[in-house]
Amino acid sequence: MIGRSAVHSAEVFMFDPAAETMPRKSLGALQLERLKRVLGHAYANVPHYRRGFDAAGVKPESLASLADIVRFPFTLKTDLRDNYPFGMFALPRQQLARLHASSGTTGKPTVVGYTGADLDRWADLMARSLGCAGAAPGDVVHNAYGYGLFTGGLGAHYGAERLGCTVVPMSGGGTERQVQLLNDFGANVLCATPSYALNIAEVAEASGIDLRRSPLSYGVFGAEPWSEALRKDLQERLGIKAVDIYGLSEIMGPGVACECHVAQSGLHGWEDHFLFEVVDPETLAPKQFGEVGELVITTLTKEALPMIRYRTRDITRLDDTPCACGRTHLRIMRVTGRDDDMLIIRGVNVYPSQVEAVLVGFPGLSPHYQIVLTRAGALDAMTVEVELAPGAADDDGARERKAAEVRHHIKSMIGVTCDIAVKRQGEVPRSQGKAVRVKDQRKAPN
Ligand code: DLL
Repeated sequence: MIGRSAVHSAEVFMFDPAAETMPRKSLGALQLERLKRVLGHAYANVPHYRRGFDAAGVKPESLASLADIVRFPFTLKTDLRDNYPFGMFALPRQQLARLHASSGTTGKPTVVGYTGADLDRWADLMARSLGCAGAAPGDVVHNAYGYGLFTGGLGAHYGAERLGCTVVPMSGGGTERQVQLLNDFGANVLCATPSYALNIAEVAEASGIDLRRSPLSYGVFGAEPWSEALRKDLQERLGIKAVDIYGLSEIMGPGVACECHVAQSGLHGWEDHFLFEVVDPETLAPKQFGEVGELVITTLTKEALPMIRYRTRDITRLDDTPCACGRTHLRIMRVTGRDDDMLIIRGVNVYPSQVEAVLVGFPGLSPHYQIVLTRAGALDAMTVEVELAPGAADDDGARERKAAEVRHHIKSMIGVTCDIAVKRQGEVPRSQGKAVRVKDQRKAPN
């Protein structure tokens, strides 16, 4: 039989108690030792860091405790662009085993590099993350993250292999075929962006394949913001536990943090390899545990591309209270969005994921949506394109009533006034990877 079968009890294998349940005091001591080393490595080998530390009047030796990290300068995405392509690397290019890059919306891509040892640690951390998410050795892992320069595909791939799983390297797209193979190979774990998982669920339903009756048990979804409402929807439609996974190429790729399938309540950030801070995105003042702000990450073990106080732009809060799973590593609460994704509509701050939370599960609607921004005079206006659920009435009157209902809910839940365009089934574009949630039509075409 294809399924989780005997290996499902392999909890001992996938859980590394020495690392994952280390007392917080020991974790802090390990972080301090590693932080001193990485600051020295960055200062000695990356001119950008040397200049930055000198300008701030700090040396690696200035760090006596973890709290001293606040004396060191931040690193920004623009620093990677300004040093394109290899200027931020701490080792000669010849010593690198792999490069990845993100396209970025404007200008040059952001290039990141790994030594063989970096790749090895990434596979370990991704295996740890998958285990935390519920995967077990012997499982079939269907990997629908895109392969290529994007870190999702190869990151999940090597992690699943490291855990002892059988990997199906699907990449994104060809959704009918994905559904067929998910079912035929008896996949236990689906790795995908949440928006692509939704596309898979929809195509499965349309082709009469009930994945709820298949061995599929866990979804490891990340690479974009998503809501609790979408988690619930995906869990019901696919018959799985859906967990959130976080990462970014500048820091490593997927596997920087992952939820446990036990609590499904915040993502364990792997503190033996990363130092996490939250700061006020405007004043850059440090925030306390529990306070919302911008996530800042320092790598503690990366050789090729050490990152010191990297400003992720991701908005979240940290939680160091004990978790039901027994892991001691702090939790990064669900990332609501990037501060550069925040829309300001008639003075109200809105993240696309807040709109999603209202729309998913809304009676008579499919969970697909897109936000269109236009300019009305001096003000930005937002139209939310929503889609009718299969079988919903779609005469003009019914659509108008639905639009009014949705408009009212968005106003009362988020406080923003917007227009609603009710589309027919299939008219809102489907995601193949990271979903494009916002169509910006504010700038006149040249
Ligand atoms: O998206 C790495 C990844 C691949 C993570 C597969 C998880 C799964 P980048 O393309 O560099 O790397 O994009 C990183 O995506 O700064 C966040 O803004 C966003 N992001 C990633 N994971 C989540 C998540 C990969 N779970 C950027 N929730 C990050 C919200 C996320 N946003």
